[in-house]
Amino acid sequence: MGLLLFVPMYNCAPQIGRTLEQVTAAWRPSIAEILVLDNGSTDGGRDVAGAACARLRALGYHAHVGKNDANYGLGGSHKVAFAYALERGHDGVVVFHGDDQGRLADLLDVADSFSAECVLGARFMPGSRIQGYAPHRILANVAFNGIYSALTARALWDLGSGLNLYRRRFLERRLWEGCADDLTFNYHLLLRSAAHPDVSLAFTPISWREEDQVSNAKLWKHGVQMLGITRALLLSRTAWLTADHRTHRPPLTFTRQPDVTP
Ligand SMILES: Nc1nc2c(ncn2[C@@H]2O[C@H](COP(=O)(O)OP(=O)(O)OP(=O)(O)O)[C@@H](O)[C@H]2O)c(=O)[nH]1
Ligand SMILES: [Mg+2]
Repeated sequence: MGLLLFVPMYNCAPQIGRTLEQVTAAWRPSIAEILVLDNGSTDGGRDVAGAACARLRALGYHAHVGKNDANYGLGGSHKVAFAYALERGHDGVVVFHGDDQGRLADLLDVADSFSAECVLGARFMPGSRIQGYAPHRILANVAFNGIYSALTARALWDLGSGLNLYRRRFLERRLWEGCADDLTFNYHLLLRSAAHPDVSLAFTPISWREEDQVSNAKLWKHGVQMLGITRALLLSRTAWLTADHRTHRPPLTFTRQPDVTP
């Protein structure tokens, strides 16, 4: 038994190798499997990931690359990984974005000190380190953290970083199934979780950088979506939280890519 390390990737060929290089032999006892899940990249990133997985297998990991059978979005990719982890009997899923913005150690080295069902990396709490983010983006993130915290009456230190642990008992609640399949997936999941009286959430400070990454989260589009969610929560909270926001009907499937040798 152990965790599934799930690395979503989409057109991040320059970063995916660096992301996977962060995985050292030290975490072998706690990581049962590594799934690098490509969402239809067209930049050759899958080959880079394949070579990195060969190195990880040499370290003793069960590591492989998968490719979604359609473009399911970042949220849809989470659903593929969550369903797969449940089916494989894993203890939970660590999500670690493939574009090398975070430090895996920030979460994995402290995860055992939390008993919460979800241990969420927080980019904007005391102890966090943000590099290369424009001030207006930091401000927008902090503002929405405050708004959503007020709306849920829970301290939400990050609405969706790319470094999170979801334990099995949380995945079994299946709150993730009706969430949006796009980049707003994390907001949906966090809001559903925060509204659920039994779900325990813990936030831990992480570092997050923007160097050569191309952020897909277009600020204005994202801001408008977040305002839309705020409005929906204010006007019809229960209806929004229980609605089916999916684009893709299950089953969402992926194909395991052939292993390459180092
Ligand atoms: N945009 C997008 N990213 C995907 C998809 N599938 C997987 N990903 C990966 O998910 C991550 C998305 O990250 P970003 O584009 O940085 O968006 P974000 O993390 O919400 O925004 P930041 O605040 O810049 O970190 C990247 O690692 C992508 O490689 C997809 O369908 N669309
Ligand atoms: Mg990102």
